[in-house]
Amino acid sequence: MNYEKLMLRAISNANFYKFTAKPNPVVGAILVKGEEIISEGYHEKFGQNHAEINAINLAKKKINKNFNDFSELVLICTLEPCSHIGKTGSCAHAIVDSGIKKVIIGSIDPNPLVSGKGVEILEDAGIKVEKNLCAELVRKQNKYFFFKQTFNRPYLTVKIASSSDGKSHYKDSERTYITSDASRNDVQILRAEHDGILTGGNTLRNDNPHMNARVDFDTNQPQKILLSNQDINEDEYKFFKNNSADIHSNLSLDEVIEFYKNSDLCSILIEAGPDLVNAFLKTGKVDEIVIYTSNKVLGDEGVDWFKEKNAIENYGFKLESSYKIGGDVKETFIKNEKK
Ligand code: AOF
Ligand code: ZN
Repeated sequence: MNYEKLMLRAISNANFYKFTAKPNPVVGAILVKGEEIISEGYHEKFGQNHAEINAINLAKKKINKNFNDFSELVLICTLEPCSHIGKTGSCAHAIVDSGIKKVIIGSIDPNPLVSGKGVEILEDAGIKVEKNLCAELVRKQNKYFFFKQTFNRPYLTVKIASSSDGKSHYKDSERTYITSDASRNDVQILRAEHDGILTGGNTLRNDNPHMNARVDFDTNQPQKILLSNQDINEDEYKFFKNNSADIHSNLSLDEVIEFYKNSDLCSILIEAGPDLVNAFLKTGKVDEIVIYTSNKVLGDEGVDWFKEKNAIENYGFKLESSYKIGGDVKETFIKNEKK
């Protein structure tokens, strides 16, 4: 049996649920009997059944039809089956209970609650376990989840819309639209991809943004986070409509990042003005910068995004990708050492 082909299938089908599983990883599980796929399960929604449980439950409906006993089946799963009893049961124990005798795993789970312990439960029960099939792909598709578990803080992305002369907005202007509709729609997807979205009091007062992900597919909305040292009347701002928001006042940025170590959030998108963006860059903890640059020129009346030349390079970022979107250019920069 070509397990690699099945693993690739599980990885690519799991991706379908990336907006509804987050901040959990996407996970896929396939049960096969010889060449025949008996069932496929995915972690479809945060808080609901894990992939392996869905695959086992679906297979149970075919017992005595396509197979007689779970010992005839091999389980291919993209992530190490969990050992812990979280929001649902433990997958490793459910696999043992089912009678499955062979499990092929994509990547070990970096979550310290699970890491290595899932495999141990399986092996202790006499199950044959093979690990690390397409592990790098699993890690890549769950980039934020692996980052959070490895570095013990959320991945931080800064998003910037810039004029061609590097400006953010006109001085004294309430809101300056710089980029095209296509870029602004792309930002909605970027928001949907992240687990949190963070802004500052100035942006709140000047722009009165909603800061939710307005996309035409089902997504878990990013947790809104506001940093403001001034009192805010929540009724005045769209930011507080629909979803709840975390408000932090009088915390340093390091303390804010520290606060989210123990949360579910694996990634935070920072959408703020130049002051807050530059302050975040100074912490050295920004992992990615996404810049949408239009061909508009704001000139002397515009406020610079960065005070120094080559700021992005000086902070240690390297261009990861660059392409045209609408009439704009979207560039993604990533910190060297995290590649
Ligand atoms: C699996 N199969 O499909 C997924 C796993 O909060 P819970 O109970 O849903 O648990 C979430 C943790 O379980 C998550 O942090 C990760 O370690 C693991 N995810 N494990 O066996 C799955 N989604
Ligand atoms: Zn599980």
